[in-house]
Amino acid sequence: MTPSIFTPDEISEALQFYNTNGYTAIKSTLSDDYLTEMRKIMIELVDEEKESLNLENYRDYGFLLCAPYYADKYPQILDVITNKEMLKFVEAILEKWFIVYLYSNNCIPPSGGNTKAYKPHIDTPRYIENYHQSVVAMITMDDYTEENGATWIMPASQNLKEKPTDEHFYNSATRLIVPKGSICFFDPKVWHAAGTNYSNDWRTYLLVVFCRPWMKQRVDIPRFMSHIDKRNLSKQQLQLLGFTSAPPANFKEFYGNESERTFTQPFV
Ligand SMILES: O=C(O)CCC(=O)C(=O)O
Repeated sequence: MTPSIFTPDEISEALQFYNTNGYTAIKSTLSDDYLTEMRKIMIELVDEEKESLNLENYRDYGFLLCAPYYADKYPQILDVITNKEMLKFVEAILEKWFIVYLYSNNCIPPSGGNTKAYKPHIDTPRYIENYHQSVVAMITMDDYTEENGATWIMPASQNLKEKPTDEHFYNSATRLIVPKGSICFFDPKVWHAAGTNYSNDWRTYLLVVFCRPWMKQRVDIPRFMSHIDKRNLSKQQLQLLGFTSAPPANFKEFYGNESERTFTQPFV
């Protein structure tokens, strides 16, 4: 079933759908050229990361641990995080000052390929009633089809605390059959799974997860970016990447003047 894809002007309808079903999709304003370029970069980095880790039993093929780590080589990687329409939707859920919890991707290799995300799962098993602590944004860099592994998602399963059986999951789940350039948002507590990619090309997306600024990021993005010259980054990019909400590690970082402090954004 093709989910409704809302336009960026239909944010309130998209939000209503999200609040009921735990997911929604909007058409992004990112250009086709940008997405095509990012797709090429991500596929290249997936292999580069695998080779540099050189781990036995590597289960994360297709996934980058921290995409901003590569912003020295490919600064355009950071352009997406300030996409206005995406941030508008996220702000409606997480309120002001949210940050990036994880910026990664999930690329499924061709010809029957899979990733560790192919089993039904949720991303964050933390339940606080009537409170959203994070939002997942999946930005598709390909048209998603049943053949290339479109994500399975079980509508309105965000409050289900028991793992559904595979039979229950696959009988009630829908496929995210969406075009390239869609931003699929989902509640990290909704049950979902990657499909298997039977096509002869990669199936790719950018994964940007946002969280409240008081939360620990999935990986410490500012430290991951310590080798990168940050002078060309905007204030907004630095804030989103967590540079203004890092726990102080010495007295100056807490009591010092504004430029020395590491937690400078307002508490919310
Ligand atoms: O790749 C997909 O379709 C789903 C990815 C996923 O399950 C995840 O990122 O948690």
